[in-house]
Amino acid sequence: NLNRDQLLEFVKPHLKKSRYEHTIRVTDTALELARKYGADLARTEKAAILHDFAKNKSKDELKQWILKDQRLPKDLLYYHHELWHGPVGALMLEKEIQLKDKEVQSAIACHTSGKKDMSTLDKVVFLADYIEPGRKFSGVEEVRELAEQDLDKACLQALINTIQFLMKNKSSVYPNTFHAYNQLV
Ligand code: DGI
Ligand code: FE
Ligand code: FE
Ligand code: FE
Repeated sequence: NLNRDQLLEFVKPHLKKSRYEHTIRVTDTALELARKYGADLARTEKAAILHDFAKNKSKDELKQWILKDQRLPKDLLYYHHELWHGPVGALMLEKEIQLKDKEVQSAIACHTSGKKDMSTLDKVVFLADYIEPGRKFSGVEEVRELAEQDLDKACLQALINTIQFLMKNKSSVYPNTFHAYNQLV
């Protein structure tokens, strides 16, 4: 069981410098949200540090994992490859660092898309990834303000912004993103 510094040391060589710095900001933001909304702090820290573990893996390596591991939904292949690093990373970490904690794996897996029935931990990591201080998305300030009051309202607004952004660009939207939205709206 690795501590914070050991986890950071582990992910560092897998990430580009800017991505590593994003990871540290997500971790600090997630811990603040976890204290406020009552998520397990150790799990929050672990999930946040590891959330983008697979972000810089090749599209082909991620695709092979989706094809080979029965637990991964095949429909991922029909949607944008940006969605793959969460679900695949959560499983890659089983081999890499013997990660077995299902709650941590869930938060890593759904951090990009969201899903139905998100736990408080899932929401904390999802939201921290969206509002960390380095993010400049239009509308992020409104979500940061909501995050001070209400975890669900903040997640809902982040989902609305993302869905609107994807639609404006005529991008596909992964069904789990709508499932998360429908449940919170
Ligand atoms: O990995 P990060 O850059 O920290 O952030 P992320 O894991 O949230 O990935 C973000 C990108 O994924 C974001 O710019 C939008 C894109 N994306 C593509 N298709 C979808 C999607 N996001 C959601 N929520 N749903 C989609 O269907
Ligand atoms: Fe990500
Ligand atoms: Fe995100
Ligand atoms: Fe991220």
